[in-house]
Amino acid sequence: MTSSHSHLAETDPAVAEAIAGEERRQEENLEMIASENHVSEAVMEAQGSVMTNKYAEGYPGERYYGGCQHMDTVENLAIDRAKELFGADHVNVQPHSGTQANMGVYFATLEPGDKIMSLDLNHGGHLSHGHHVNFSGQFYEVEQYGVDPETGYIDYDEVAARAAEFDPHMIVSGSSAYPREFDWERLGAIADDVGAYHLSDIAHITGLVAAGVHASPVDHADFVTGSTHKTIRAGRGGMILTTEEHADAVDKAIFPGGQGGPLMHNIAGKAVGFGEALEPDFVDYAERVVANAKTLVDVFTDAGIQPVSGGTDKHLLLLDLRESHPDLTGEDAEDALDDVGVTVNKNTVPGETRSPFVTSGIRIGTPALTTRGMGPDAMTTVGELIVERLNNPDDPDVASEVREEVDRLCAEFPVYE
Ligand code: DSN
Repeated sequence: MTSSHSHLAETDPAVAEAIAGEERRQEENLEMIASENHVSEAVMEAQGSVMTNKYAEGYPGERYYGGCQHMDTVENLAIDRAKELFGADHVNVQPHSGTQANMGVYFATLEPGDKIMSLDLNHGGHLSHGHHVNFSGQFYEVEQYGVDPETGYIDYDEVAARAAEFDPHMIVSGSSAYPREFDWERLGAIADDVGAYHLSDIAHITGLVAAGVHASPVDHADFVTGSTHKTIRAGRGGMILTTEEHADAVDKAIFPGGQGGPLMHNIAGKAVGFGEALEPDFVDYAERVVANAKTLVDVFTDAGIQPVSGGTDKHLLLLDLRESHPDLTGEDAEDALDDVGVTVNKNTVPGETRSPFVTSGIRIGTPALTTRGMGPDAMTTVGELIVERLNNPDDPDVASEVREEVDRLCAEFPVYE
């Protein structure tokens, strides 16, 4: 357990017990949801601090409340560290999430009914890139590009041709489940050719970009958005990077346009997490995240399970189960792995025929296990355990053996010492 929560245990045992249960769950299971990670105790201390008590509407030096001197210090630290990490001219660290960050950019640049072009959710895109159940799909006219069904890679010639035809106001790049690097330069050039803004959403790869392990879109996009709790371990939240040209519009779109008081305790967490990412060992962490994902690709490929696009360039892989396990849905696989302490999520795959609640694939990520200190040997074992379970989803003996190994790995690589 990371802390005693002594006050909480006394005043609200029900919540204290739920938090203790979650601490145990994280320690005793292998967290392989690609968008999750474990922050440091320092980040948690900042987030669980008196910073939660303070209103600080406005921006550093221009607040609508008195007593904001320490808010200004922390927000400026978060901004300055993010500028250094990403080489951006202007940073807004107030978005409550990656989706709020995207909303801020849309509100800063588009009118209702304007046209956006983005990666299809079934091909790895995100709800906030124009899906019909999200405000972005309801306020704007949306055209989506996808991956080549044969290769699993984005076909940039096709994107260029579709953009020329659709004439969007904005091209959105970035993804939740596309395992390959984006060609930001090409996407920026396509946007320029059709006179569109380029918004690059790096939510999943914020840490990889900060570490230089994935190419940066900062020089090829008008706006870069991201969340701060995935491959970068700065606590739950969002951010926007942009140029001086768009700084004022972005800031106004976030506050007062779309949000009220900033979550200053989360901004304190962002400042601490960005500071940690500036340390030299963060590059090593990011490199190990990618190396671990490639190790998993090798294990799954050897076992005849196909990763979409044949592999990965980053922290995640998307397993297409249709050929290797035609009777096992993504939902079945998620449940079978959950039973043995391996947490993943079901995910649609390109050419999906099942519903998003069922799916034909699972998405697997390495950021959290890498934070626990796992390297190639442990990752090979984890991959083999997943294969064993997927091949025998109804065998209780296999389930017990896999669970035992999961327990051993969790004990060997604790999250919080
Ligand atoms: N829900 C996140 C993910 O899992 O990819 C993105 O917002």
